[in-house]
Amino acid sequence: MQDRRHFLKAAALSAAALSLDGVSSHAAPYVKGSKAIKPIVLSTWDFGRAANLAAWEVLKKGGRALDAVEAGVKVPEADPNNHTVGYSGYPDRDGRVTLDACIMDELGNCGSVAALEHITHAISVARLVMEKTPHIMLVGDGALQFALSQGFKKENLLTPESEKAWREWLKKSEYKPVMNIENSSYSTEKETTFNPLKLPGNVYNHDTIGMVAIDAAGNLSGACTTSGMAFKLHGRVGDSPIIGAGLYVDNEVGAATSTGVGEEVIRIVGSHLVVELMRQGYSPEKACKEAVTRIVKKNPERAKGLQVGFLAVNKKGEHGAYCLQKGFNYAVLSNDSNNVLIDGKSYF
Ligand code: SD4
Repeated sequence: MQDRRHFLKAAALSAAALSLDGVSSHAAPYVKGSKAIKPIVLSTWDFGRAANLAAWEVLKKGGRALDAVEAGVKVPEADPNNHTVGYSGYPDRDGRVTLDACIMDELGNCGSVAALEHITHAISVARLVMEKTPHIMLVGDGALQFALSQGFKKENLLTPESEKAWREWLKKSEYKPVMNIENSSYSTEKETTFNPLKLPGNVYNHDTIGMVAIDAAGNLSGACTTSGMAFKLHGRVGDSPIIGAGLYVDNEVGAATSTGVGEEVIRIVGSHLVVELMRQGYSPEKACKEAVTRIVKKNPERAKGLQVGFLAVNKKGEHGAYCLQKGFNYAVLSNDSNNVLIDGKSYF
């Protein structure tokens, strides 16, 4: 009996080792139509493709989805040509770059920072809030002091380019978010050539990055990070660092994230709503559509003039998106989908 148990345990271990090995050597763990798609990583907007590649480095080795999403969103956070996330993000109306970010793992652990200044990798601070404190969310100076205590160095995030855009904005000082480029609303839409990995196609300077992933073990995690709406009031916090609004993960069901005008997402607790709808059997796209429809129902006139997009993946690796206005897209990378960019269907 003892021997048989020992044999079964050894057989299980070697099977696990084989499948992990398969992942690291790029063998497709996904068999169409029968098993879940895993690993897989999805992120908002076209700049998500570069982020997905960094996440894939973790996933393809059998790494944890949590590590993958953190590594992935750090790419746009650090990019000086990206004015909507992290370093060189557009500032608030007082010229201060304030970052919002959150992260959530398969166990329901989560961490968040809001209105964080002077630290590029807000997502890593959020992760440390999750791992090193009894809390979930730190804001403003408290978040900064915590980051410094963890070894982060204080930086100036306002680059000359972002400062120039802000000074230009100051001439009129009108807070008018522009659809699909809410985080960089002063400048012209096609301004950016953020494409460090020379990916094919045009890459524009878009807004928040929300990323969700399933690792080879079938576990889900998500991350969301942003400099928020350009030229917002100082102290304004959007949906992105709010668990349930900008991001939600439930390892039994799926994960969702959002982009666009955060006030609308908070009003309906959007990402949590999308996950709960998937729990009831909605497909990812249908769940996103229902969330968008709720925003419209609350105030159809207001909804006409703004953008919100949701992106969701379920436990099987099926994914979908939906947005208010045309223009939202997301990038998908798995053994089956080569970092393709998919347009979200829109309500209007
Ligand atoms: C916010 N949801 O701060 C973010 C901004 C965004 O597309 O995603 N813009 O409200």
